Amino acid sequence: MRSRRDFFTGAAALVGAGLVSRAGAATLPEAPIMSSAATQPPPPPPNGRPYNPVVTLNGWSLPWRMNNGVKEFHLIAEPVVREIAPGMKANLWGYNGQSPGPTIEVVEGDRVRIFVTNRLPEHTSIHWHGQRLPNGMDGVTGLTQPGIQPGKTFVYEFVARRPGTFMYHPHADEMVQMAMGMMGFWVTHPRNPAQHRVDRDFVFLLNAYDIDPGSYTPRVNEMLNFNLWTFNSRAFPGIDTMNVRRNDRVRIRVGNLTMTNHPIHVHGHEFEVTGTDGGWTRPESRWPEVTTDVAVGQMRAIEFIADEPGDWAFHCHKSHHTMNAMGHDVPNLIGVDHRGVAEKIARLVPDYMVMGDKGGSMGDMEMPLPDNTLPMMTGQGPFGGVEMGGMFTVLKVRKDQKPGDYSDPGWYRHPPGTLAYEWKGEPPAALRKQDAGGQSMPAANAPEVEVTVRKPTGHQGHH
Ligand SMILES: [Cu+2]
Repeated sequence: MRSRRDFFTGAAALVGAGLVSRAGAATLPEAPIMSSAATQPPPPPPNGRPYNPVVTLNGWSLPWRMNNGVKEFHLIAEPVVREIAPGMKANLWGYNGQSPGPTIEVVEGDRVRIFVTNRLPEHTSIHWHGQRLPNGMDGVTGLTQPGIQPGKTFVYEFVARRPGTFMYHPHADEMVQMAMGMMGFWVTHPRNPAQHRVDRDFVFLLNAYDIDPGSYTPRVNEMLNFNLWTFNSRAFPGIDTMNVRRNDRVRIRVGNLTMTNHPIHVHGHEFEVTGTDGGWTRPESRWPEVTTDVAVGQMRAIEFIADEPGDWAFHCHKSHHTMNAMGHDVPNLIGVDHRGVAEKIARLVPDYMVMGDKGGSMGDMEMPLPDNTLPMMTGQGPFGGVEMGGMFTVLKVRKDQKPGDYSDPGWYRHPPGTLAYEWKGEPPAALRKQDAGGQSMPAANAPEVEVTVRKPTGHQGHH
């Protein structure tokens, strides 16, 4: 993290209480910026009411200054460059150097004053999604305020009345500004830090972009055909893992500002939805799940005891949301026998590729990609290609992950006898018909039921 002043003189500075309290009362609070895309472990609150900070996946929380008992934040709406994953950067719009913007953390009952400076080429506003506040602070351009013109600063002030999980985003030229990445997380902690206490509290926003392979800027005014599905504007394998200690009580809060719903799925554990847009769910209203749908405009908090050690997949369950760009225009040739055909076409069309086991695995395929394009499905695990992209990461549960330690413990080492293995007995009896399937046209005397199933991913080169 760097302060804006330090940033312009090129000297890096660590954030501290001094950074945000140095400015005088009559001045704007400093607007710290973040230049790293890595998850920033949370510092304890330097002043104000105590709380247990959240961890923003591949993000950070915005420092404040106290001014006569008011928590003052400074957000700067501006163009940013976000690394979506190593090998790909995007020209987005965000806040304080990042998209999504920094998480704002306050405590129930805090009076909050937020200065919003617009460095975009068009007017903007900020809506504080889910909050109880005076109508004139709700940030809807034209309805509750004029737009914040380029170069201008507006001030929002209200009391964070209701504890829970919230978001912020523009209510001005939304199709463009949200498609460009303008959004952020907001957590209002309960007044009593012992209430709803957990050991790890992760937060992130779901976001979607439409960035043509080989380009850097999202196509805006897109309604359906997004091709990059991300957690906090990061795509797997660029999304940090969630590293926890065995038997930790873990909370994951997810906000959805995309244009579709996302069924969020956790492996190896059951969880309960403990928080919604409306606040904390009553204990008697909770039930166990392994997938929860997060609809458009919603926030969900899920909680579980991480009592199963291992590397557990955590992802959106819409398959194409765990793939990166180019996933929509590939012809579906599954079931077609491409032997020889792909080779011949490739002589004419060098980029030609086919999905399915005759054409090669999407994850392992070596195909030329335009600059600044992520492979559709990628990421290396300890056993080979994970063949995932987009909204996917790993929940790492370890018995020796120290409290407050968010560093990556590496891959899980499976105790003897706990790893799936290859059966080495006699091969199975012949299929009902030796050459069943594999033809684009039914062969003469074809079996009534095709017994060979072809899947979009093959199995070459890994286990
Ligand atoms: Cu999804």
